Amino acid sequence: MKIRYPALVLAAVAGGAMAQNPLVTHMYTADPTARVFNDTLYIYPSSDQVPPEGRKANDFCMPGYRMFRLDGGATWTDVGPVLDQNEVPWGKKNSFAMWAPDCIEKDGKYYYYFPAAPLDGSAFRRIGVGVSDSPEGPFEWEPHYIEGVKGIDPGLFVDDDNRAYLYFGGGHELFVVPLKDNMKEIAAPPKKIEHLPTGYKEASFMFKRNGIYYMTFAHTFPQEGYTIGYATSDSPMGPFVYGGKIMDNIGNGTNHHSITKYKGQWILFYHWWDISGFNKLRSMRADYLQFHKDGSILKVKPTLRGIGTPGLGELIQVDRYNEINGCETAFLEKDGYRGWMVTETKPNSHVRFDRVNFTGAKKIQARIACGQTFGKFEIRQNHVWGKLLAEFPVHHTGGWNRWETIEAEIKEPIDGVHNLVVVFKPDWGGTKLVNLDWLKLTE
Ligand code: FUB
Repeated sequence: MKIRYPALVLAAVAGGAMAQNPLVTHMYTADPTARVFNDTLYIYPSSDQVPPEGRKANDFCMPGYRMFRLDGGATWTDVGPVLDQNEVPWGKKNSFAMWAPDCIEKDGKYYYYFPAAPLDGSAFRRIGVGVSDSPEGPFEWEPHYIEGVKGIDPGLFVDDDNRAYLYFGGGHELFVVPLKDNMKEIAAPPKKIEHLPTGYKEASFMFKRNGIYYMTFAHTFPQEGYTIGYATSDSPMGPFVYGGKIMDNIGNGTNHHSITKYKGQWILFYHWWDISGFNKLRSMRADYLQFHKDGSILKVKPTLRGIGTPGLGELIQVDRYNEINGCETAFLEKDGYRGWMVTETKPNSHVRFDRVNFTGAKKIQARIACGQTFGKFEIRQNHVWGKLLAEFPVHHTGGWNRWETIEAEIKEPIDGVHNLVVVFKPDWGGTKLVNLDWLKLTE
C-alpha cells in the first residue's frame, strides 16, 4: 500500500497552538490525556512522527512525550519535552514505541505513567512511572518498570478515599489493579474487567461523576470499526455495565480519549488526523460532552470549532467554523501545512464562529490575501443580520496567496462572550472577495 504522507511543513502557526480543532498544529500529537491540576488544564499526549528512513512507512512512529497547557481562553502552550524514548532506563533504544501516557496527582505529587518496549523483551510493552512536585515536571523516572503489569495505555484514577487504581490493557481485554500508596507498585494482582462487549479494546479512562464510576474505552465493533464506549459501576473495580457509545467511528483509525471537567464543562479529548489525512500522523482534538439527567452520556459529534473561548490577542480561526454558508475552507498552502483559510467567499456568503470573548476589545485584526479590489467583509454579532461590529474594505494584497494583516475599529464597545459572523460582500459580479486566515481582537 502506498501511504500518502502529506507534503508537510509543520510550521509554528502563530505560536504553534490553537484551541480550535485540532488543538495543536506545529507537531503531531495523539492519545490526549487531559487533566485539571490547580485549576489549570493540561494535556499529556503521545506524539507521532513521519518514520525515519528504514522504518516501516505505515507503522506508528512515536519517539516520546511533550505536554501542553491551556493559557487564556484558547491558546495551548507547548510546555516542552517530558520524556524521550532513549531516556527510559529500562527501555529499548530507538524503538519509537512511546504510546499513550497519563499523569495523575496524589498527595501533592504528580505521577507520569507511560508504556515502552522493555529491553529485557519480557512483553510487548511494560509501564513505567516518574514522579514530580509539579504537573509540569521534571519527573524523576523509576529505574524499572512496574512489576506485574504487561500492556499498553495506562489510565490512572484516584478515588475520593485517596486509593489509586491503574487501568491498562490492549487486545481483547482490559484490566484494573489497585496501586500501593507509593504509586509505583501494584497492591494486588490485576483483575480483568468483565461484562464489556466483545471486540478489540484499549485506551481505558476512568472518571467519577455523582457517585457513578465511568469506565470509558476505545472499542472495535466488527461491523463499525473503532468507537469510544463506556460502562458504569458503583465501584472502581467493577463489575461494569456497558452504557453505549460516546463517539462513533470517525474514519477507521484509532481514537484514544480522555474526559475531564474544566470550568464547569465536561470535555472529551480525542484524536483525528486533520492535518495529515493519515491515521498514524494524528492531531489531538476536543469537544464538549454532555450527560442525560440519568447519568448516561450523550454521543459527541466531532466539530471543527472544538472548545475554548478566544479573547483579546488570541487567534479566532474562522475556518474552524460552527456554520458555513456559500463559502469554503482550504489549506493555506498546497505543498506544506500552514493552516486553513476561508476562501471562495462569494456574495453574502458567511461563516459563524461561536463563543468569542469581546471584553476589552477596541479593534479587530484580519489576516487576508486578496487578488482584487472591490468590496468588503463585515463582522456581525451572533447572526448574519445581527449588529454590525466592524467593516473591512479589501484591497489587492498582491495576489490570492500574498498575506497581510489589516485592522478595523469596533464600532461600539461590546463586552462578554458572543458569537461572531463574517459576511463577505464582493461588489463586483459573482467573484470571490478575499481569502481569510484568521481574526484577532485587540485593544
Ligand atoms: O498511539 C498508539 C496507540 O494507538 C495507543 O496506545 C492506543 O490507545 C491507540 O491510540
